Amino acid sequence: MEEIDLPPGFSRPELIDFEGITMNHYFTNSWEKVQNFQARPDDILVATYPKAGTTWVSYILDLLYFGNTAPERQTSLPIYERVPFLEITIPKVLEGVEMVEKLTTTPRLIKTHLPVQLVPKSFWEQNCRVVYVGRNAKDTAVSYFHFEEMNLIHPDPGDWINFLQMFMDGKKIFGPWYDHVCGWWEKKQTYSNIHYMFFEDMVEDTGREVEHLCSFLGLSKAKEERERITKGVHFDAMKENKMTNYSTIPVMDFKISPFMRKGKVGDWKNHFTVAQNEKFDRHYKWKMKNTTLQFRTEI
Ligand code: PPS
Repeated sequence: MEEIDLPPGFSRPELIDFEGITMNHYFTNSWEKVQNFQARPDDILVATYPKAGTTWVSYILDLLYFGNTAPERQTSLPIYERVPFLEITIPKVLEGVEMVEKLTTTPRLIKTHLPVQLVPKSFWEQNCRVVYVGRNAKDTAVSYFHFEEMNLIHPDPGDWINFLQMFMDGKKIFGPWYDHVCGWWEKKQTYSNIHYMFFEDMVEDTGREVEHLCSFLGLSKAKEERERITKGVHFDAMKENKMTNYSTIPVMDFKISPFMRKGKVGDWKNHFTVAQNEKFDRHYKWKMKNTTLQFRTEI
């Protein structure tokens, strides 16, 4: 990996054990504020394991709610300011709770990667709507690997072999993928205000998924508007768009990898060896043996 100069004050952080999962201090510095966060009944929480399509769904939600009423938002406000990341604290760059509290829009759209058991309780007390996005483990791992290489607030992932083992061991930031997707799936069985989406479905038919999202949110949007949004959130459009491609954030090194990397289902086939795939599948079967949750690794 190419050596780069870190911005002043930044260094790649150490992993820590925190509340039963692996984290680093950028996601735990403001823990008291996060846990005491006061949600409002109309807040919408976008919850995902990292690399599942958070930015894609965040942008769809932003366009559904504010695409017509606030056009200047589209050209001047990066997506991470429109949909703040609740638990992040990078001093002077991103301070999630403060950013949410400064939002003047209704509803407030809020991003989290927290596993379900660590979500501030006010979201449940207020019966907030939650949009959860899941992505198959193999493509998530590949995307997360490239992301850790280029994102300076994550630890150096080492090589792919090392990364994959740590992913399988659940030693990545925000904890095990397996527990995350299953924990939220279980929550959905008792908390009806969760819309559980899949990255693979979005790639297969974005328009259909936008329509389902509208039904969940109780939004009636004309077909033409839904089509306009579907076109605007296409991978190529988001990759070109400075407000959605993260090119304006200082902690990512695009010389290593772009944030909008490939946006595909099945890129894992370009990374896993046959032996790695067999080992992963055996481990996956064991980890996922008690759930009804199913993912597609190809479409
Ligand atoms: S993060 O950092 O956890 O918030 O990342 P997240 O936004 O969840 O996931 C990033 C991956 O989603 C892909 N992406 C898309 N794919 C298809 N179409 C659209 N519009 C789109 N927007 C984002 C992005 O490219 C990352 O996946 P990979 O596989 O790395 O390309």
